[in-house]
Amino acid sequence: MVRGKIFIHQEQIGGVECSILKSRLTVASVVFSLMLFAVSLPLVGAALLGTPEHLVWQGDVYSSGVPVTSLVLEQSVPYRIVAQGMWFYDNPNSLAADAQYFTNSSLDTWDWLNHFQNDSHSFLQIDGQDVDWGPFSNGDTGHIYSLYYTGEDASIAFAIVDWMDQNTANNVCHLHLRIYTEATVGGHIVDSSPPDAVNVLAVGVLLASLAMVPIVVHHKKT
Ligand SMILES: [Ca+2]
Repeated sequence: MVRGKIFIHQEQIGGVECSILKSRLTVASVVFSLMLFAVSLPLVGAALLGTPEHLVWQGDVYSSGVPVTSLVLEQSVPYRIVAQGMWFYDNPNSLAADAQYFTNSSLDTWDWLNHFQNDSHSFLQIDGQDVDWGPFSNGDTGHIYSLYYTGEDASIAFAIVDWMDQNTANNVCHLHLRIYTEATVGGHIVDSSPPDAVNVLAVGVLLASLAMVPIVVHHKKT
């Protein structure tokens, strides 16, 4: 983007000097962009590598509709709640749902041929409230959904609501729930090693780009 703006400005000015200036500014912008790239790499790498998590609770929530209560989630602590799996709201006809979506395709498989939402309701609720579990996850991604939740020094209750036929007698299977919190590490190796490794790569890229500057300048002048 920076390079494009400089190019347009030079074309409006015209002339030999502008051509040289364009070369210098272009090289400078390339080096500047590479420096920004190098600086941002540790953050990007850390984001890609993810933050270590610690599993603090897990349980199964059955399609019978009976609520399942978690452990006490500490005040102001951020948690990640993960819901996985599918259940059958009409087992005789092999009609399934997951935490958020249902299918009317009668196939006894995790790979659904279609999926729908039941208005604004979620099948898996927390404390009797609907939840937006996000985009659809089919069999290839395991019907897995997650959300972040801040603890309020209390447990929370999960329950499956059968919005389809309101009949739990023909339901089977369950959803598996897991709750994670960020892992606490005592040292620095776990957190610092991945960014350091990325930094080495970033420095290498930067040095290689600087070595290319004379070549680019020579190319632009010719
Ligand atoms: Ca049912």
